[in-house]
Amino acid sequence: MAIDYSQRIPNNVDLSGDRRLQRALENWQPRFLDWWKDMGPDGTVNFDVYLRTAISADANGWANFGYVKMPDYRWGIFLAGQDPNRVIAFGDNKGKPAWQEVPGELRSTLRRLIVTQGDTEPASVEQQRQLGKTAPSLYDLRNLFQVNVEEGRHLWAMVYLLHAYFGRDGREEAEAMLERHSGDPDKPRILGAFNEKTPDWLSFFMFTYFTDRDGKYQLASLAESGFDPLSRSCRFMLIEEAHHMFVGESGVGRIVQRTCELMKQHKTDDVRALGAIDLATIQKYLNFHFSVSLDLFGQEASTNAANYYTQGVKGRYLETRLEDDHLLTNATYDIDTAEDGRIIRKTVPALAALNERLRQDYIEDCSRGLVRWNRTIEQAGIDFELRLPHRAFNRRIGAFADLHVSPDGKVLSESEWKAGEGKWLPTVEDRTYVTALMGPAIVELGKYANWIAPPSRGINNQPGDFEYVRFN
Ligand code: BYC
Ligand code: FE
Ligand code: FE
Repeated sequence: MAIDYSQRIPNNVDLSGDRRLQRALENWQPRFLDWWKDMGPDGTVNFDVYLRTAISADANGWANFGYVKMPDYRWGIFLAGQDPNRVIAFGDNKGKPAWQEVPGELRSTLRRLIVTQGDTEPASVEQQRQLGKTAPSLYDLRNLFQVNVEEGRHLWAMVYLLHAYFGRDGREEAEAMLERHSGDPDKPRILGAFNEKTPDWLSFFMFTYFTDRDGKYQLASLAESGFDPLSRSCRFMLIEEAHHMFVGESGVGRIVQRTCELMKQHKTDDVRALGAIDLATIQKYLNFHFSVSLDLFGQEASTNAANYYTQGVKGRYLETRLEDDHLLTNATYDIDTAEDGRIIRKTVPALAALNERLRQDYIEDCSRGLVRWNRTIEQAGIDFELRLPHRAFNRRIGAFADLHVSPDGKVLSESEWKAGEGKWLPTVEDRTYVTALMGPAIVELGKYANWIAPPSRGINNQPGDFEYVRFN
């Protein structure tokens, strides 16, 4: 499906056929651009960046690369193609035609989910605002900006739904998206992880590996929604999301690789003396970002999640490929939860356990990258294994929020936790070290910071010394 780029707002939703909506969004557009200039990548308005832009909403529409100044990026409204025969796949409305309008009784539920989803997108851009100044290479700088513009577009995707389907409330919510800010004490972003800082590139790569992957799982669940415009928006967003996780996985992988090279070459674990990041510190950052991202799945036992499902608003991961009744009224699911200060396994109604089930799918997906990182360590002949901490470790949301739990799943007393915390999570010293390691951005063609290996290939088959960003 072709995207109309002749419009002020590129789109494949025939926006010019709805003047009112078009005007409303054209009104929001300059406010978005103001936000981008104030809160987006700092000091970059004149950079020419070698970016990928979608020219159509199918898989082939992606291979379109060229230099763009980020404020001129053609943010727009792209939905995956419509299946006119699509039916709702689960819940009480299973088998009925997918909704093309918002059912009145689901209005506030849908609005809330769309607002929560939309809020994370500009939040991540705000979190990453200063990273350009310490980029380890032009290649990495370009990838950061690609992620940033696409997160900006994800905001557009949700703002379109709010404007098109939620009337005045929707327009107000769209404004509020630009008024809440990551880490703002008065008007913070909605979900915890999006108020944390992303002050260095190890954090950035961990964030894109773990937190963008929450995006993948949440978007996939919303892609099952009976509300068809939401489903189609999320399907298109998922194509963009794959790149973000690639940036994370390859970024962490390249840091691990460089660390291992130095360990081997100098026969030492103390790579800090050599200006790199030791494996123990990488593990601590991993522990932090994984646990903070687990919180994004909500409570282990959630009536909200049960209602979303029964109402046909939010499904399971790959719902249509699962083989069961898609009602789950009589089904059960085993979850880990906390009772009387202990971690126990418990059988609960499957409907209540949907957040936990999605978290389980997510954890399994997360572990795949670790296999690859660990292969690098093993091939270097180093006796060390990166591990995902226990799901109860360092949680703020859900059944484990009141417990202290070690990475290997042991419930701890307050003093045991205090004694171990600095071994498991980045300390102030660790953060100071990593931040200081990120020197000024490396801008020579084909050069990389000492603490990260070069990528195995360039973007769009470009050579390693390609000029991915021109500063002007
Ligand atoms: N922080 O019944 P529960 C992405 C609240 S990332 C603060 O479990 P529910 C991206 C909850 O609101 C994907 N509060 O809630 C990545 C509820 O409040 P009320 C983002 C939290 O609704 C990188 C109460 O606790 N998308 O795209 O089933 C870069 C009870 O909890 C948190 C979505 O999240 C938290 N972490 O589950 C860029 C999808 N967790 O009702 C982008 C939309 C829970 O008591 N959101 N609470 O006032 C949802 O599906 C759900 O809102 C959640 C929470 C899964 C987040
Ligand atoms: Fe996103
Ligand atoms: Fe993303």
